[in-house]
Amino acid sequence: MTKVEINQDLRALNRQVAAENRKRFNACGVYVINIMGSPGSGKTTLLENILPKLGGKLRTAVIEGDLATQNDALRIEKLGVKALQINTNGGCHLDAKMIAGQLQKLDLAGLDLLIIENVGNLVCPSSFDLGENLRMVVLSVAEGEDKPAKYPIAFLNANTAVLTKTDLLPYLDTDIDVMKRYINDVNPKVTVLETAKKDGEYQVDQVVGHILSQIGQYRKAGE
Ligand SMILES: Nc1nc2c(ncn2[C@@H]2O[C@H](COP(=O)(O)OP(=O)(O)O)[C@@H](O)[C@H]2O)c(=O)[nH]1
Ligand SMILES: [Mg+2]
Repeated sequence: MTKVEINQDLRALNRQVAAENRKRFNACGVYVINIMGSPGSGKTTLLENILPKLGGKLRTAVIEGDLATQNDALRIEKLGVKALQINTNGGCHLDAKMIAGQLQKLDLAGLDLLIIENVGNLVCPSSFDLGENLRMVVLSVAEGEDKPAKYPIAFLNANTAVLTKTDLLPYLDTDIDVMKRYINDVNPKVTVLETAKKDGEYQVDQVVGHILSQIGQYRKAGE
């Protein structure tokens, strides 16, 4: 069997397990977000700031994916939110089977929202459906305007793009409008949101509002 055939088999198997995950999530009415982006783009920081704002409204759990360490799960648990850590030991993305393996540790019927932070990587995670409803790509403005053009699959397969570290714009050559145009050129349908940091406080209202409205639509569609 050639390498290409093995890859195709793996993708087909992943699609099948992702469909089973999706069925289990839908049976319990759990909305699932898969967050991806480069290492250090600000994924966990975004979670740390949106979770307290969602907490009063939604029962939420988090699955963290990293090559090594429990660091991100510990950061989330500090907020009082249940967090499970998957270590891929070298693997550059999460797959549907890894998520399925965690589900018995979660009370799905008692959850409204499951957020999965994928392994930091702008390439590999985009090809693996986990059974999510919303695929969110986090891109910091410090990464350079043209990254959406250079890593198009991540943006092509995303529903939402979140631009972080906008407080650093005065120190960078990045033109955020050019960055947005690059995203739009790859995928005109993606919703582009921004976070900001002012006086040490993160402003994540755009992201919180978007998640709540998407969950509202998901629930309406399920009625
Ligand atoms: N100035 C600034 N720093 C940020 C922002 N978001 C994240 N960071 C910092 O970027 C680093 C990586 O963030 P982290 O959330 O761990 O990234 P992850 O690897 O994508 O989960 C940390 O030192 C954060 O404090 C932001 O909006 N502005
Ligand atoms: Mg992280």
